[in-house]
Amino acid sequence: MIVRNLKEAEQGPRRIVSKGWESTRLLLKGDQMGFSFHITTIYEGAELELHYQNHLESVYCVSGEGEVETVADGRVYPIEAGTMYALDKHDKHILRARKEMKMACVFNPPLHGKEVHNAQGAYELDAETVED
Ligand code: 9YT
Repeated sequence: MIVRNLKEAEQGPRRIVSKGWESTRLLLKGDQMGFSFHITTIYEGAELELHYQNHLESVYCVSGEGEVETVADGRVYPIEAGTMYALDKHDKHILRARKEMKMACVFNPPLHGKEVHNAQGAYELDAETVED
C-alpha cells in the first residue's frame, strides 16, 4: 500500500509551481498505478489555455469557483465545489479561476513528475522523474 500526506508532499519535489498554478503530485508513473493523481491549485484570476494531446485527464473541484471553456465549440461550463470535468477527447480548453480553485486531478498515462505545459498547453510524454 502507498500512503502519502499532502502537507508533507508539499515540502518536497512533488510540488511543482508554474505560472497561475501549482500542483502536488501524490501519485506518479513510478508508483505503477496506471494513472497519476495530483492536488492542483489554480490561483485566483488565472486563465490557462490547455491542450493535453498526450493524456486523458479528469478534474474534481474541491473548492473555489471558476469556469472551463471548450475551444472547439465555445461552450463555457461553470466550476464550483463538487464539479467534475473529464477531457475524454483531449479537448483543447481554457480554465479560468474566479476564486482560487483546489482541484483533484487524474492523468492517464501517468505523469513522471516534473512536467510543465509546453507551448501548446500539453505535457510531453517524457519528463524528469521525481525521486523522494
Ligand atoms: C486543473 C488542471 O488541468 N490541472 C492539470 C494538472 C496540474 N496542472 C498538474 O499537476 O500539472
